Amino acid sequence: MSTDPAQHRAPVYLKDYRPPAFLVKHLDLSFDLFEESVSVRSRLECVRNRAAGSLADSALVLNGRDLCLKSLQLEGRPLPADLYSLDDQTLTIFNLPDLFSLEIETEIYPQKNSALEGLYRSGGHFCTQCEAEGFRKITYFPDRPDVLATYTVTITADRERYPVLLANGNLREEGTLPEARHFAIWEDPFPKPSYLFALVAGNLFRLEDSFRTCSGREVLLQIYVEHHNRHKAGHAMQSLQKAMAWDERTFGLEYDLDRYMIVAVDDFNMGAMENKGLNVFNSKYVLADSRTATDTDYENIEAVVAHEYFHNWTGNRVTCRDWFQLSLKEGLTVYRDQLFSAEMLAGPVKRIHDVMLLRNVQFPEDNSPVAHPVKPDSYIEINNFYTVTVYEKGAEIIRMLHTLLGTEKFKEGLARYLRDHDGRAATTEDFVRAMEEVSGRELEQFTLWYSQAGTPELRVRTDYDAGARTYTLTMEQSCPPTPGQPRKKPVHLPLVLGFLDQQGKEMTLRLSGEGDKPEKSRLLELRQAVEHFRFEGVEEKPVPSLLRNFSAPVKMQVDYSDAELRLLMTHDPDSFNRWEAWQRLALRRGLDLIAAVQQGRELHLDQDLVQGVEQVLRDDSLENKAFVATLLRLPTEEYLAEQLEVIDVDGVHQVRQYLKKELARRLRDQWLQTYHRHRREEPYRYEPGLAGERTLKNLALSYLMALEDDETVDLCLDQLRRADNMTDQFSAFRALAHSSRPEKFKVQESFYRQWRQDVLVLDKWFSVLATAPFPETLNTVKELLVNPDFQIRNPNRVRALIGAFASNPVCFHDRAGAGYRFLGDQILTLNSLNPQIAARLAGRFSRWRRYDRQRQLLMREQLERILGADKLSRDVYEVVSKSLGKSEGEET
Ligand code: B3K
Ligand code: ZN
Repeated sequence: MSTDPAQHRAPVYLKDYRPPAFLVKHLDLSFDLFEESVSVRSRLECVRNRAAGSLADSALVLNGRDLCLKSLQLEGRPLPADLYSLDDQTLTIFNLPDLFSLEIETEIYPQKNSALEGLYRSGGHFCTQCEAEGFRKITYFPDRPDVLATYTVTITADRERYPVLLANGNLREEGTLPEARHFAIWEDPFPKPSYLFALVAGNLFRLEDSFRTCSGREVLLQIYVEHHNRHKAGHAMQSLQKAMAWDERTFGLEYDLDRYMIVAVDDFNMGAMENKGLNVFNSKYVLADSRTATDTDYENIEAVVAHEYFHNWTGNRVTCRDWFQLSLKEGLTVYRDQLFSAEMLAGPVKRIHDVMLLRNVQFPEDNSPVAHPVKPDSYIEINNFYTVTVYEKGAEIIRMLHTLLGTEKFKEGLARYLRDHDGRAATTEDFVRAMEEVSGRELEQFTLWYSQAGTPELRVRTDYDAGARTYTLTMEQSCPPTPGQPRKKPVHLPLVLGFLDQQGKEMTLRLSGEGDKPEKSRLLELRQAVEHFRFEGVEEKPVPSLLRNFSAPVKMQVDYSDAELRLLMTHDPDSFNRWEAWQRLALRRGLDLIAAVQQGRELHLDQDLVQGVEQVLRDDSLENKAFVATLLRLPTEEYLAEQLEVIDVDGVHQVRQYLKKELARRLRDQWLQTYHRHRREEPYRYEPGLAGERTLKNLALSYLMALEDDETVDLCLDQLRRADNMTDQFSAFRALAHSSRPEKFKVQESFYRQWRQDVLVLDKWFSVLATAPFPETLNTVKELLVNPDFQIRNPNRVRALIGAFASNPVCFHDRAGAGYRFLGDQILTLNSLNPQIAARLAGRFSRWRRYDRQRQLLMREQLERILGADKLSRDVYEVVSKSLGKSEGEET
């Protein structure tokens, strides 16, 4: 038995990858589901992997955890004990022929499974989550993504309790059995790795529809939800149909099986899972109706449904060779869902939101002790690597390839990659090679984006020579050290730019030595640490619009004057850069104010920011109201904090509140007008244009509520009373709940009473209470922990209450450390119940070095305390030890 913690915590290295000694051609699985236990019988058809150099004496290694082995047979005969060895992680079998079948019977206990990995119970149903390494908690198997097999799955269960029996692929047979039981047999003809296996059994309502593919096949679409949610699956269904049509239209990718199923479950560690033909979803990303879901929920559902659907090609048909390649499927699929959502939502807002996520979450991660490359070279627990770096920075890499190659070549490259690796497991190198082959370009240097961690910094200097009419841009790139990577090489970086003249009109660009090919917007490719680009025939000093549409995930430093930023804000044809200029200006004012707070000076806001806001509020030519709202939103506290040498939690909060209040006070009438102008009387309907209007209206309300005057409070109460939809109800509720007005207590109470029965709405209530910026919040949160509606075993509830509290800057970072102690306690409780969720929460401490000395000590104290705890899971151990900079066995 390998209970030695050092071995349990040993890192896995990319450089140690070896192909499997045996492949599994086909797997017959059968499940007998009972309340106390489940019996799993499997029959593996195995073949020695000679092509990969497997020798005659190589053993077969099967993974298995928390399993009770009942029997083991080779070719129908019990295997003698001297031909195998068993420990708590593996079953190893020796002296095997080249071709053989193996039969294994195990018993498992899903009702005890609170880690929600493998086969578990959720709300009276059975369901599975196998990615990354959950299949080994179901049966002994080579649980690695480069072993792909076809599956036949038989499920038997009680007919009444579990009328619905689902697994991947197509349904072959179903029927009744004695003793009130029944069975279903499912067949998946597409070879897949074990992480894509899924099973669901329960009493569920089924919404059905269909999709006719571009080649004329009729695909059955089914969404399974609990009966009381039967009216809430329509939006997910429409989203699925849109995604299927979009992938055909955009990339020529057609669905392959006869049916596509989605099941919504309440207990789920992540958002959703792309199991072949049988997606299992967190109910948060399926269920919506106007009364309970906000516009943002509708958008998220559309995006997540699409993301999981897109995995059918990028992830399932072509999968990952090993888990170091995770971004091969995730970065690529996120990029595909970003393109899809940008088209569904129309306009620049989707890109801006993607960049906000990158800046608010990924950049900080990249600048922390848990920073890792998009393609990591080691991990202790792979579940810790489903990160914004692997997903979002990974998507930026794909986007840069698209920018460098152009749409046509990019699509050709994707098609080539899918064709060449269909039905197999691939690497990021395979993907980049396909792009090289179709474009004839060399992308060697580009692959540094995969292997180097850290956010590159780009320093831009400009020089205008009026006499020679030349304009020179000097670009200097660098990247700070990250754990294990003290020195970085320059990356291949696409930079899209344009010039505006002093009136804000676009100028044409002519690069020295490029002949007569003037353009208004163009791509520069940076490869060296320092590069100069000289433009000719430049009649007047331009205002450069750089890094358009955020063409590379870097921190760019340019010395714009305030006037230049105002020009870009109002005139740049690149909408992203209009928003960016506004952010830069607001950030500049914000940082000045933070300095004033720190020096004990009185706060004063210049008129220019106020005028900028006023101009946007008055500008009727801005038709996309979601974009207007995005322009008017202040930089987040995270983003402000990220700019500071030492994060000043209170200073940042105070300044952001001050900015909001000042803008509300000085532009009160304009906000009020904006509010009324976008208030509609007609019944709610989710549609991006209407959602944009609601966003702007509710933003106006939230600014006005910064004043907390009677009139605004009445407006809020009125909206709350009259709202026929959650978007409006929630906005008004949050504005009141986060105010210091006495009305808030009644409002909190009645929201709770109204929505007690609806767990997803209740989560919104938990979050609002946990993010209130008041000293009493921690006590409220502690009380809520024992509220009968709070369930520590449910990840959504944990995220809504504990996760939300840890994202509440002023309360979590309470100077005396009460917030840290509270989180430390919760992490220790969750460590034994659900290590993945515990590790996510532990990540909140990882940036402890960014704070002042006192907070550093207090956070470190919690990290040390957790590290010293008994029976620490691998998940939490990895996050905590890396955060402290003392992980065992780490190679640097
Ligand atoms: N691939 C899954 C995530 C699996 C999580 C494993 N801990 C969802 C997605 O990215 O589509
Ligand atoms: Zn994914």
